[in-house]
Amino acid sequence: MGQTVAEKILSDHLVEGELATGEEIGIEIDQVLSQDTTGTMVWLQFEALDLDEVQTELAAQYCDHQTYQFDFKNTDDHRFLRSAAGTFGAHFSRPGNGICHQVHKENFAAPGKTLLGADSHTPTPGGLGQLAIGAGGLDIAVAMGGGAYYIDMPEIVEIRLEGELPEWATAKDIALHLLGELTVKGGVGKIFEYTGPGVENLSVPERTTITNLGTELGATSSIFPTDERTKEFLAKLGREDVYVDLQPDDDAEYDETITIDLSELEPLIAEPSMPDNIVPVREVAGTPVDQVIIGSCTNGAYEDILPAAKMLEGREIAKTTDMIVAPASKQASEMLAREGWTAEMMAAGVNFSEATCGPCIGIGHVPGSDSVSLRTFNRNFEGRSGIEDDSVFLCSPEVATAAALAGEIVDPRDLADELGDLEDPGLEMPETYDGSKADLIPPNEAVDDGLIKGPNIGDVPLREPLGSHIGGEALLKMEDNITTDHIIPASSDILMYRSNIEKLSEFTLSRVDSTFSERALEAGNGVLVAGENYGQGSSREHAALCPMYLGIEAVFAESFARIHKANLFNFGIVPYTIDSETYERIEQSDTIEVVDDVAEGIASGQKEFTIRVNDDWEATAHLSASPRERDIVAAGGKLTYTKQQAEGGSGAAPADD
Ligand code: MIC
Ligand code: SF4
Repeated sequence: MGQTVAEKILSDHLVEGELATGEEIGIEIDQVLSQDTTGTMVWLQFEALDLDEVQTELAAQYCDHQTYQFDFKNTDDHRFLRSAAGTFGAHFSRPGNGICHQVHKENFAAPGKTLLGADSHTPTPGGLGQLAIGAGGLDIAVAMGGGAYYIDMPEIVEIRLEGELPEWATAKDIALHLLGELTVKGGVGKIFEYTGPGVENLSVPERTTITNLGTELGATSSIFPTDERTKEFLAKLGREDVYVDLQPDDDAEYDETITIDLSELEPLIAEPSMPDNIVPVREVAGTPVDQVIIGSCTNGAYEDILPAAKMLEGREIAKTTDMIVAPASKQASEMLAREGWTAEMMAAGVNFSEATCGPCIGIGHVPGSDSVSLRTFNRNFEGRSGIEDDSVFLCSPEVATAAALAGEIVDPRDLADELGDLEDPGLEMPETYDGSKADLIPPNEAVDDGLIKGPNIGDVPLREPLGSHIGGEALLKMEDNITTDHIIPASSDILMYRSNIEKLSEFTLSRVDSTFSERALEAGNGVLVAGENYGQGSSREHAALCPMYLGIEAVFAESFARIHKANLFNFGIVPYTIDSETYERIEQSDTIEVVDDVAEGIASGQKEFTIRVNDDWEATAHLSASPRERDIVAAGGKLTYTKQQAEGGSGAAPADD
């Protein structure tokens, strides 16, 4: 039988299992990446695993989220990361050099290779044929040590693109259209593979905007085939040699096919406060806009900023609206500056930021109270911008710039009609990407040899092996779509404790209930209850690590987001699913006890467990876990499990099974 592009790469890297949907497979990882806010734990865990050298073809450590270094703790984290990269053999990208996904795309992404990254938007280079997957930091540490990465074989969904985008519709609108159709849960357990005649009408930067936003669908990954446009893009980066031809076989079979006629798309926008609240821009036209930001790993590339610069040339933005451009890489900033575009934008009223994630997670450019912000980002979860009752819309750079010019939301087609001389800037790529590499330190030029740990950098907490009893008070009952931003927010005041779990855990679920961590500590143990898609969003393992630290033993949810479920296993918390009736019946503060012997049940492969609520009524909780996940949770988490494997096994780098 023929294979899809994703299947071809998976087969090439398969070390365990079979490519049958739903079966657990182990794959070899060629490249890994981490960033500053997940990276400290990655390296602390790498150290705790007694590993001393990166085993993958390539590892890259970026500093992109908290680059303003508001606190010495951030600067210490960055210094620790440089020392870890140098000591263990990874590339180091200095703070301000750009967002990991963009800098990786520019420097290392390669078709046909596997990439595992400690950030949920790792699938971005799927736009040039790389199979890239986001995961928790501990999974990255193990993969860097040479261990395989395990996932349930996803369904492969074909997204067939036909036709060409009309004027003013962009790649962002393709992704927003899909979000509107499929919702933030629509991609869980799936890889989206793009095919069809419309593919060749999209450049690689447009494709990577789409693969980046696949994360908002909950997808395991998203991927495009490679072609002349991929070759051309790599050649402009001076990396044509990594090109490989990747096409699905003619008789490849997909689990599902969704067809999009690009010519029918129009400018779209996500309303607050979920990326799947999609409406045509025209539906919300006239809404006054206080702030516009162009940037992020979705739409912060050179090719995203240039159209905005062209639209602004010779014009001024509305006096009521602030406009910020935060490029996704310093290379983009440098090229735009050399070409004169930065000056052009500044003259129009734009405030130019360093290359950072920053405002995407509420670090800088926090919107004012009761104000509207239009951003070219990928997430608008409530409060993520840094203020609780925010009103953040997500759109393309063209729609954002039109709003900055008009001072209100406007369909750029209507603004063009009104102004008469505003043309669709289209997408233009440079002759070559010729930014300096001064901020990238390769392993052979490492400046440190030995870890440098500031006072805020703590130890990795461990949990005891699982006992026979799980149970306790339902300390919190939560609704559907609880994000990792709810569980451990990424705002600046909290982010600086990412390497200090004792302190960080004080903020656990504070967005839902500010008394939670205190109550959990007082109770000594407990469980959580949630609706569907619990833990969607980020890859941050802290969203499992902190609840573990506070004594949470199990989460009972209607369903889980993929990365978060893996993180719960990795930190010894049992992720049970319950049906909606049971969810409705449970109240916060109820006592939930698992009646069965948990350790025994988990070891024997038991899938259904009886729970007793308030010693009054009973229901069934399901555990969907592979034998390997059962061993991990039984050991008290993946760190202990991996060490046990290494000691009991070959003694070499930790094999993961
Ligand atoms: C995000 O976009 O939510 C983040 C911040 O990049 C996270 C990573 C983190 O929490 O450090 C992600 O997407 O994984
Ligand atoms: Fe950074 Fe935002 Fe992208 Fe996360 S989504 S990597 S915070 S730019």
